[in-house]
Amino acid sequence: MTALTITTAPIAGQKPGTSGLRKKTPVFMGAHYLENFVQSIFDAIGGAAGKTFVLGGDGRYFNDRAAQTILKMAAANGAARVIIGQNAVLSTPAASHLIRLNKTDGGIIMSASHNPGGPEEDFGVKFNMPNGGPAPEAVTEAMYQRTTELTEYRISDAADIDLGAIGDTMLDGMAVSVVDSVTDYAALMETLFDFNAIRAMFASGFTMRFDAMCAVTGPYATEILENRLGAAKGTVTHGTPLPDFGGMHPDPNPTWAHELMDEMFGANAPDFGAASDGDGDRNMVVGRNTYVSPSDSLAVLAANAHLAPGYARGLAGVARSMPTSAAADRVADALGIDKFETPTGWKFFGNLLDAGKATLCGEESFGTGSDHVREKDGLWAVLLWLNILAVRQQSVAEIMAEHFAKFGRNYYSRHDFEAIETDRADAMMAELRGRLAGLKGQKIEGMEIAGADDFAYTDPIDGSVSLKQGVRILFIDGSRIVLRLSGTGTEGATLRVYLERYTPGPDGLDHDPQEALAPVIRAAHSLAKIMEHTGRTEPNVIT
Ligand code: VG1
Ligand code: CO
Repeated sequence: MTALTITTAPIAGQKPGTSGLRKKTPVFMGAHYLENFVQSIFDAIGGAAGKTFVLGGDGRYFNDRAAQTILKMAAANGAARVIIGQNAVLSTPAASHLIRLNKTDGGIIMSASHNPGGPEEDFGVKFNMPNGGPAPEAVTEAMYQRTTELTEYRISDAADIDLGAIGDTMLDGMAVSVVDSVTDYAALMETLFDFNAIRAMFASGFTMRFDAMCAVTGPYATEILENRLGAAKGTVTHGTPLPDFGGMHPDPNPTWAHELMDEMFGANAPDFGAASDGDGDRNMVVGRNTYVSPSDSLAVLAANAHLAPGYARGLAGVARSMPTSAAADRVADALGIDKFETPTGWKFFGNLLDAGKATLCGEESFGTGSDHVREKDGLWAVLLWLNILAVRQQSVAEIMAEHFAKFGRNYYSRHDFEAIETDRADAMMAELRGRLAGLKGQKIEGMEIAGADDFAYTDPIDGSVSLKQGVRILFIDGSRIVLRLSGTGTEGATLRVYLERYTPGPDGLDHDPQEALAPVIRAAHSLAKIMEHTGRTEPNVIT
């Protein structure tokens, strides 16, 4: 066995986005594509020699072969050890946990998350730091720079190893530990939540549906919900991970998790429903006849987290991404704890979590998590909800109604306009940015604009600055429009329009969000000239 040095040349476009490098699978499978990026990761972090990494992915098409390549490259770059999930599968939060638990030098996660998988769909790779969290912008930028100058990479010519067999083996001088994908993660969950209380709730007839969407959380949810917590067999549906996610779009929102939505809003609906995404870091939570928006879910979790043993001491602070609604801020104010507003993407929460300033974090894109790992964590959010339901002994609908009565309601929706021509999307954003300074004081749809800007973030811990993180148009009545372009897509541009309007109550708390937001939606279309620039009058996906 030898470590080979392969001559290569830079490949354009290997720039990580909101969460790693995502491309069409055939692109990733192209000559040197994966290898160039992985070598650039190793080079950007000061080499792999003597280091220990975690490796895993969401099981999508090419996951298995990519894992063999990455292992051989780690070995040839002198890594001491790689801890890898069985069959190269780990949910993103489980990978984050293993990185921390084993005090490793970081990890490589193979996932394109909620993007569809398969030979013609999407693949992705990202690097997580020794704290278990996604590499910050400075590090992903260094990786990208390295891809633009790379001339060679190193890879062992050793044979593939059996990733189905749990245990330790050697690969060209590097130790490889194949571990069960679920065990350590499930043990962590047992330390955070009152499993006895949740088990008693299931034993007394509480019913649930968990839609794993043929993605990575199937084995995790089956082990934790059915085997350990006693939920009825069949609680977990689509529980077998498939390389193409069964043709499903593994994004847990009302559009793509429509089977779950139909059941939860149908006759004989279970008490509680949930779904998760391709790599297990997102969650959607649904009660019987009750949809819980991710922004509201974060707020409810913040208000009730102390009911779970792992958070009984209370929260240090709550952090949300800028486009996420201010519902969690109201809870933070009521609790007298710190609140933070970060750019989109989990990498921006890492410093706040490491510094102990935030305990819970969340994004409007169905992501919630805490300081137990450094990624958002779908199953964790579901378990925290179950713990709260077990203690409060109320329905999801009752909990939501009480929450809105106490804090008021931040009506919220996100409208996505997918696969727009990149040039047109860029032109629209550029024109809007150019008009921001003049918007203050203008009236539209009966609402006066209080101010408009392009969100910039200064990290309170390391002082790093991130510019152009989304255009905000703020109204005097507290309503808000945010527009930004997606950083996770692989085709054209996706425009995300985030819409918010606050109602203090006691009246007007149970409207349909699209109706409550109608004037804000019209204002967004007219201010950004969406139709003129993109030709679109309606979004593809509404969440
Ligand atoms: C989207 C979401 C963002 C999330 C990111 C990664 O990014 O909006 O909140 O952190 O996906 O989530 P963008 O740039 O497309 O808006 V995942 O579960 O795809 O890793
Ligand atoms: Co994800």
